[in-house]
Amino acid sequence: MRKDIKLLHEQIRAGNFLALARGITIVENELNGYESLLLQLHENRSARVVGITGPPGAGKSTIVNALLHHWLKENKKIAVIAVDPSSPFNYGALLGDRIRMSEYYNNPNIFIRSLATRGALGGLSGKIIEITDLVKEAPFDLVLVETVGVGQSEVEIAGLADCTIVTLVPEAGDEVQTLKAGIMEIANIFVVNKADRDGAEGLYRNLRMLTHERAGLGTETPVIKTSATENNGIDLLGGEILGFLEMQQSIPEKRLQLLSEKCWRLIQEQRMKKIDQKKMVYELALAAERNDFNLYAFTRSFIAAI
Ligand SMILES: Nc1nc2c(ncn2[C@@H]2O[C@H](COP(=O)(O)OP(=O)(O)O)[C@@H](O)[C@H]2O)c(=O)[nH]1
Ligand SMILES: [Mg+2]
Repeated sequence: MRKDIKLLHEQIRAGNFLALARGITIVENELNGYESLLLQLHENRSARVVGITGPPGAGKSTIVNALLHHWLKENKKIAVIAVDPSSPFNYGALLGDRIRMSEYYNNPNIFIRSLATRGALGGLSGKIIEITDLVKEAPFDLVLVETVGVGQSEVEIAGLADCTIVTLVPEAGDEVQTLKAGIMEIANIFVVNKADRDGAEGLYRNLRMLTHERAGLGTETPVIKTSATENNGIDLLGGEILGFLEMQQSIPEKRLQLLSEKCWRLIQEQRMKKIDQKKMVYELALAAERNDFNLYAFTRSFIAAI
């Protein structure tokens, strides 16, 4: 075991933010020692992960900001991981009404880090599982992960969060009728933000109807109206999140389900890494020349040779 990585790990465990920031950089960029750092992580940590997803501009960062304010009063230690190219947590975007975010940069109970997204359209960072696990290693009560909802990413966040919040805004309007079934499944709590705007009530009612229908005799997914800029509904949302986390802790299957989800994705990534795309194209070009070329036979033998 490398001594410097061991020391870094101890510092992270002790709550040293600088060490944590360095650790994240090491993992994010797969720098020297990143694997040994990951190999030291413990699985039974108390920090719980809350995922906040939704379309760009829905107010996710504003909600996170308001929740930080709310939970600071309860003396909670919180980490925020923002995976959002337009996130106000990005230093470059600390402009205008977003400047207020900076108030937390020097707070010893709040750690904020923004990550680059995997693709131009947003989505999750390639190393989000590993980084979230690393952040959990530090003594936080909660780890909030903000992600822009673009297709697959909402589902991915659900695979690593103990509680997933889906944020919608009145502008979503009738889209709710066509809400992807996947979204209904992953949301543990719905938030109708910008409740100060026209259409919020309609959206709220529609969502309530949908969650009611979906629940059958089971528990309905809560729908909470917030106006994050005015700090309305935030206390209620904060309480609902903590309530959900507590309730969920008593379901042992949930832990295994989350672990399996993460394990599956890590295996996929590791296996894909071994594939040299250039080599594949080169060999494919040769094979495709042959009269008896068969793509499926080629794929099978290519994989077998890895
Ligand atoms: N009217 C209104 N505007 C809001 C509310 N919450 C956020 N906003 C504004 O919506 C814009 C996008 O917010 P932001 O938090 O950056 O959205 P994100 O992309 O989902 O993180 C900002 O200009 C916010 O000030 C709200 O409850 N009501
Ligand atoms: Mg944001």
